[in-house]
Amino acid sequence: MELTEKILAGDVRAAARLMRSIEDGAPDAVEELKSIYQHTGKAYVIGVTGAPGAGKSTMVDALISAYRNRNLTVGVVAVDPSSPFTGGAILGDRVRMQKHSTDQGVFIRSVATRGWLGGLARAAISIIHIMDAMGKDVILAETVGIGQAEVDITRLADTTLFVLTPTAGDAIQMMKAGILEAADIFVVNKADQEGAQHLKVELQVMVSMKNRAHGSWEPPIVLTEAVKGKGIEELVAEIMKHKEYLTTSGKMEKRRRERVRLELVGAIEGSLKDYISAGLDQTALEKLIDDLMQKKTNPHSAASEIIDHSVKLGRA
Ligand SMILES: Nc1nc2c(ncn2[C@@H]2O[C@H](COP(=O)(O)OP(=O)(O)O)[C@@H](O)[C@H]2O)c(=O)[nH]1
Ligand SMILES: [Mg+2]
Repeated sequence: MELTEKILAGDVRAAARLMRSIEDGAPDAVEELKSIYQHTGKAYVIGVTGAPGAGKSTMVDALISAYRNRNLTVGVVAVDPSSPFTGGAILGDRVRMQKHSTDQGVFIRSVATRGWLGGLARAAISIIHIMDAMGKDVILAETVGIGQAEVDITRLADTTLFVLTPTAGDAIQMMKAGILEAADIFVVNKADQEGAQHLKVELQVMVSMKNRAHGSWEPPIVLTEAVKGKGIEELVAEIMKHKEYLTTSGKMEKRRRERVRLELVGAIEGSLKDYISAGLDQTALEKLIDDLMQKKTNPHSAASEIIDHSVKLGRA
């Protein structure tokens, strides 16, 4: 529990240590997470999503600077299975990274596919909680794609940014993936490239075509050039407007309740999975596999049998 105390005091090394324990699946990590939970819920969580190469990391980098200029502390969690991040801070170019890495007000952590018991999304939730408990004002969560369950952490965010670039097909793909529902703000990045204005107009049409209840939020479309920091102030202003909307409309409460529900259901699933795999009787398992080979049973009945058995033993 002494780790918790240190984390609450904002100790970066203690936080990093706990994150490593979670990554290693250490049992005492769960105990620390339990005691941290009651100290969470203060940070504002911003999801930054979009296709690989859209400029999410560059944008996160620019947003860090924007929030630091406002004297707010920032946590960053990057969930990116495609990037060879190694438990550290590799975002944007090296020079800018070095700038942030010496800044006590910034904490950056990456989650790659490797390791992370319980999957990326659960790991990301835990990291967000730790950064929140450390007292970070704003948490930026970078992730590829919406709708890929394993990496979809957008439903955990208060405000979700969807980053697109002026390449053909982006807008069409978006329709398919149901992003129109999930995005709170559209960001057309690489505004220096041809077609940015066109994409903005296209998006505007799509957004305005969607039926919305009176007074509900209509996602704005912001043009940015993340490498040069252009449009970032406007983006921050739109994020602020969205926060204001969530607060005054009572949607914030609803969203956070939904987030807590997701986390609870995830925790139940995760715990059941852990308990059952830990308690699996290998001999009984082999016996069931034999039965399956001989078609004496089927996978569904066999699974029910194992689960019922585990529950009876009081493991789950
Ligand atoms: N031309 C242009 N390139 C950009 C812009 N923003 C980012 N990039 C470049 O796009 C590439 C991918 O950026 P990155 O932030 O790693 O994208 P991510 O995969 O979405 O995180 C990098 O080479 C960036 O320098 C921009 O506004 N204009
Ligand atoms: Mg990235």
